[in-house]
Amino acid sequence: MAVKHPHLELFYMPTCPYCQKVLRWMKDHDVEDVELFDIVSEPKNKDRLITEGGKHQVPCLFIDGKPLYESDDIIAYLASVY
Ligand SMILES: N[C@@H](CCC(=O)N[C@@H](CS)C(=O)NCC(=O)O)C(=O)O
Repeated sequence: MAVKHPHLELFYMPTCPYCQKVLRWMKDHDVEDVELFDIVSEPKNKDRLITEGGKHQVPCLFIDGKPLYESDDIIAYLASVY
């Protein structure tokens, strides 16, 4: 039976150094199947982050809709699955 991978969505701000750290890690590890949501260019992304994540902080990785904040925790999670 095929393994179902979690749906991953990263909410970020282009100028945020913590976001850049996560994005750099993803680039270095050829992680391409994470959907990216810029909360600056798209206000509806920011609304969704606050509504579903619970706070206005980036980076935030939604794992099958469940929010994970903190860049180090996000990288540790990604490192465990990639
Ligand atoms: N410890 C956090 C720090 C994240 C952080 O401070 N992000 C800033 C942007 S660089 C933020 O979202 N601040 C809240 C705000 O802008 O309202 C991490 O490593 O992810």
